[in-house]
Amino acid sequence: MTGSPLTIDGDRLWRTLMELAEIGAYHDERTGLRGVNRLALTDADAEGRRLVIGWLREAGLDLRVDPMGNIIARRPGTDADAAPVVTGSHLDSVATAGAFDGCLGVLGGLEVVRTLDERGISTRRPIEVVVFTEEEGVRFGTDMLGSAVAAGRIPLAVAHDLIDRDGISVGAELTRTGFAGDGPARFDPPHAYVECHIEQGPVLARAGLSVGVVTGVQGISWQQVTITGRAAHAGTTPTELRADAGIAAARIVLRLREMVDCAGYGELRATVGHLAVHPDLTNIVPARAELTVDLRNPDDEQMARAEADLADYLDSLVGSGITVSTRRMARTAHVPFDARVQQVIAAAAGDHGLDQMSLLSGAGHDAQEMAAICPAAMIFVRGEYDGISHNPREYSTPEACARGIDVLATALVRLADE
Ligand code: HGY
Ligand code: MN
Ligand code: MN
Repeated sequence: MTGSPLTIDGDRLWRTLMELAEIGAYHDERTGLRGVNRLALTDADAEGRRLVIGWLREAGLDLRVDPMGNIIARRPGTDADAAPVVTGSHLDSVATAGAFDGCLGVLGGLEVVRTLDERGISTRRPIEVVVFTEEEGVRFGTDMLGSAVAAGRIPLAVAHDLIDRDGISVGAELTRTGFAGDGPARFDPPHAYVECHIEQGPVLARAGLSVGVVTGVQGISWQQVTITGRAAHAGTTPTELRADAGIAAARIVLRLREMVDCAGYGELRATVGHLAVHPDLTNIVPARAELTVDLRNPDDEQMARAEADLADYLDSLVGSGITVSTRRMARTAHVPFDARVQQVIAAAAGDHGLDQMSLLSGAGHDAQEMAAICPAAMIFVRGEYDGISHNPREYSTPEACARGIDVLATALVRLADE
């Protein structure tokens, strides 16, 4: 592999991570820690975007915002016509986030550009740093939204019409926050895409490693389930006269855990992250229940079977005044990453003297969308505290973050000189 290994300024990277984490910061009662809440296209997300745009512009990058609010910042190459090498991630967060999820990939890309400029290093291909919109999917209901539009899986108009729980649309929020860009919604196929992200799980830490080469992303299935029953008096209504939507919801939650524990669906993971009953009052039998089901599985066939068996179970709950409806929110199959880009990453890590391992991603990432239009792969950075994430306790050390971006810098330059 050509090009000597590049090391970035880990202190400067860390300062940008901590400064960005101040935006949308809140005191988390449960952990006593400072968490981050920058849901997509909220004022906090917009403020975080503006901070990073300022840094990208200071770094001399040519910057544009596309119709999905994706921010594309380009460092020119010596061959302006060459397809770029792209890196990046997301700045939007879940409501109980830490400082690293997505941010490490974006600010790591910025740090790579700053380092190349300091060293006077030019590359043949342009290098682009991208901020994708609504990667988390927790506000508008489907994850990797911005990158899915950029790669063509989701049409722009469909994305713009998605609404949050208050009925506010993506399109309206893009306009309100000033990120309704123009130009093409679809990316021209890059030469390659490499994203650095925290692992968000325990694997690297348990192996005693700082970085990992990501082989792909497991399948993701999100659906909303709505159960309707009948409101009734909690005191006067005998059991046989009840159509209790809350009981049906509880049965679904327990059934999902039984499906996971029975091990009949491979390495299935199931989560009911949202669960609400209506009218949500002490002395009224719930007339309606809403819940979301998040299924993950590395094996597409096992995932399909789990979905089918869950659908059969939902059907079995219908009757005696209970009805059940479902709405598909998100669905992506297992996505394998490009073997050659993985080798470039592994060689870069090796040239930095870093032991490494290959691992599948349990979380969804923008890289899985970019993999549809170009060779793509990821670098994982170990997380502490069992790699907990989507929790303010999320933490990766300054050293591990710096090592991950050292590998990113080295891999990007080598790919950009191909
Ligand atoms: O849901 C996920 O896996 C990612 O955090 N969007
Ligand atoms: Mn993420
Ligand atoms: Mn996340």
